[in-house]
Formats: sequence, C-alpha cells, structure tokens
Amino acid sequence: MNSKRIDFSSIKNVRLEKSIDLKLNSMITDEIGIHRPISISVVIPTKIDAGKKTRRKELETLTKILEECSRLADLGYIDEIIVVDASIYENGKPDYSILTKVIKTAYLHLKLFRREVDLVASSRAESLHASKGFFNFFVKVVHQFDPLIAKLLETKGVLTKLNIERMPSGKGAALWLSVPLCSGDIICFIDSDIMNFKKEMIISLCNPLIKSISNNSYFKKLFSKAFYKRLTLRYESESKEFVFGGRVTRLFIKPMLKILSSNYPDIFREFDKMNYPLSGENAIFKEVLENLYFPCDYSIELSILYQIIKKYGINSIMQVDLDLFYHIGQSVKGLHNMVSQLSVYLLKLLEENGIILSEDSLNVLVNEYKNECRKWIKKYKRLFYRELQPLSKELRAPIHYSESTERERVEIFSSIFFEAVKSRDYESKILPAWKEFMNQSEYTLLSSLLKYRANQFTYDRLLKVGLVRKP
Ligand SMILES: Nc1nc2c(ncn2[C@@H]2O[C@H](COP(=O)(O)OP(=O)(O)O)[C@@H](O)[C@H]2O)c(=O)[nH]1
Ligand SMILES: [Mg+2]
Repeated sequence: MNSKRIDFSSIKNVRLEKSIDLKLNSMITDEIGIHRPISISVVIPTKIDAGKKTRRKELETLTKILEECSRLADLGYIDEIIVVDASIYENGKPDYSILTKVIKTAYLHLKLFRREVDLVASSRAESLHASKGFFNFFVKVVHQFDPLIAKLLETKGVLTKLNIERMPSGKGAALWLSVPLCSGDIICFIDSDIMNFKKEMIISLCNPLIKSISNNSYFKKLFSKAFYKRLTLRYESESKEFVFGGRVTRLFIKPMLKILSSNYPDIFREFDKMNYPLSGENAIFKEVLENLYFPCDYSIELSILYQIIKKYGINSIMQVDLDLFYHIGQSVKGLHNMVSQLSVYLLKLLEENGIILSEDSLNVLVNEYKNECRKWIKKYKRLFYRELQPLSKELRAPIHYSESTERERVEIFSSIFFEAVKSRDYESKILPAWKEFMNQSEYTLLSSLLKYRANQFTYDRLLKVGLVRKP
C-alpha cells in the first residue's frame, strides 16, 4: 500500500532550460495512437466588468501575464493560450473590449502569434479561411456569454440536456467551457489578477505532471496545485495599499476543513493537508478534467480537489510553493458571496454523504470552527509581522493588518455559514463531466465546433483592431 503522503515542490527549484528540454522531449501516445510531444494549454479565466474600480489595474495585470507567457510560448513550453472572459457592461451585455486588448497585447509580445496574424493579413485566402474559424491561432479569446457559443451548445442539445437556457455565469462555468476548447494534454489554469506573475509559475505547476509521464519510477502526479502567501491590493482604496490576503482561505476554509475533517474523516480526510485549497493556479491532465463535474461558482477549486482526492488519492497531488503572491482584491461583498458559495458546497457534500446537520450539531460545529480560528489568527499574526510587514518598504506601500478585523471577519463568516445551512437554499448549478453526459463522437464534434468558434471570434477581434482586413 502506498502511504498517504503528499508531495511538495517549489518555484525556487525551477531550472528554466532543463524544464524546457524535459517538456520538449516528453512524448505521449494520444487517443488515436499517434506518438507525439506532449502539449500544454494555458487557460486564463477573467472577469473585469465595466465600471469596476480596479479595471485599469486588472487589465494592466492581465497584459503583464501575457507578456510573461510569451517567452514560454517562443521557447515551445506552452502550446496554446486561451483567455475566457466574462466581463459585462453595466447593462449586463457582454463587453468584448477586454478581449480586444488581449489580442493587441498578444500581437505585440508573442512572436508566434504575430507571425500567424501577419500570415492571415497577408493573404486573402488565409483571411477567408480564418473568417470561417479554420485558422488555429496560438492565442484564442473566448467570451463566456458569446451568443454563438450559446447557440452552438443549444444546437448540439447540451443546454436542453442540462436543463438550462444559456451558458451559466461563474468561474466554475468558465473553466468547464474551457475544457473542450483546449487542445493540450495538460491544462494549466492561471488567475488573471496576479500582479507579480512569473513564467516560472507555469513551469513549476506543469513540471510534476510532465515528469510523471517521462519517468516511470516517479509517483504519478495528476494534479498540481499552488500555495502561497497572498498580499492583496486593496479594492476600496484609490492609493496603493495592501492587506494580508487570502482572507477566505485563511479565516474560513482552512479552519473549517480542519474541523470537518476531524468530525467527518470519511468525507473530508486529507483535505486539511492542503496548504491553499482555494488557489486558482493549477495544472491537470485534460483527460482527468473531462471526467470531473464542475460547480459553476467559486466552489470549483474545492470541488476539483475533492474529486481528485476521492478518485485518485492524495498521492496524485503535488502542492507547489509559489512563495508570495501580490494580487488584486475583491470587494468585501465579493468575499462574503464566496463564503456563502463555499458553505453551500460543503453542506451539499455532507448531505450527499448522508449527513444532515441538526440545529444542535450545527451550533457545535460553528463553535468548534470559531475556536479553531482563534489559534489560526494568532499564528497568522506572527507570520504577518515576521514575513509580510517587512515587505512594505520594498513595495513602497502600506500593508494593513488588524487582529480585531480578523476576529470580526470570522464572526461574519460563521454567520454566513450558519445561514447557508439553515436556509438550505442549495441552488448552485453543477455542470456534469463532459465525458459522462456525451458520448465520444458527440464530444469530439462539439469540441471541434467550439474550437472553430473560438478561432473565428479571435479573428473578429483582430478585424476590430485592424490587424487583419476583411477578405
Ligand atoms: N471567465 C470568468 N472568470 C471569472 C469569473 N469569476 C472570476 N473570474 C476570474 O477568476 C479568477 C479568480 O477570481 P477572483 O474573483 O479573483 O477570486 P479570488 O482570487 O479567489 O479572490 C480571476 O482571474 C477572475 O477574473 C467568471 O464568472 N467568469
Ligand atoms: Mg483573485
């Protein structure tokens, strides 16, 4: 029997050239029997709504991420970048301007993409080809609420089968949609708001998976997941100010999972071994992902983790230390929504496993959670003053921390959790695993059609900014 241990790796140990070589020399035999080098798709979910206070900063951050990715693309480490955007205008209509900017940035920085675009621009026949979606661009942009994607899903019976009328909103839904769009054997997800993004982050996430293919003696890793310390750019403030980030992870999900795994080990065992259960930066084999279901909302990260642990065991996971993250914060309301969505997910898991919390057991659980938080708050306080506060000088910005605010936050989080259980309003939609609700040929067809649409939409953005002309 394998021991239930979990492995760790770190961005600090990444060696660029060696990693590139390893990736370029790693071969797989794909489902149609062709022996070929492994490929990696990078997926960046994003939502930068019009009118959002941090819009400029978020766009600037996404641009920097693309610039960083460009070196990896030119070196052959990544084979595709897909940006799935859900930005909307104040009237709720899809806003395509973010994706137009993405295309411009990619053209400026990604040599490979520039050559593709120039080729399309130089020939009427290529342009005609691309206008139909037949040119496979290295960078593809997709809007979650593109009416033609919805139409495609409707025509192919997906919406009817799922009993929904349109493409659902939410981060989980965006990731679900990205699966059939990807051509890579490995999919690497990267949030779009990491201000200090480095290309090594992608390498350190994908490497454990690549190694497990190329080296038989290495214990097979199917999923790698980031952890870090987060400094969060304050959403509400005009000036540059940070707070000790990861608030939902530190003050809700970690202590809650600790309590749940000691009370219900059969369901939550191993969860408390995860350093950052909510991180959105991870890498996974596409074929694994095709067999997982996806909640539409922010519970997606927990859900993937839960399914991987259940199906393959904790040994299949590599936790990757990405050190320190500077990212753009959510509004307090956003944090509360997230806690509510996560609470609903945890309760669903309990119910699925036959556990219905009575009012008494709920009270006990919430009290245990609050007690647990007291310990964590003390620990975080030490960590903050030891490791984060000193960074203020280098950042030339204040980093705020208040123990009493942390305590208040725990009170609010516990009442959100309490309310979620009491109301039993579990209306969050779960999207099924692609390979479970479609047969292979239906799925292959839908996947090709979605790829055409993504390429066509990308071409439309290129037209819009004048990088190509109508045939
Ligand atoms: N496409 C898409 N992306 C989303 C959606 N919600 C959030 N995102 C993106 O997912 C990433 C993580 O979301 P964020 O709100 O920053 O969560 P946090 O970092 O965990 O607090 C960011 O890059 C968001 O722009 C959504 O509904 N659709
Ligand atoms: Mg974020």
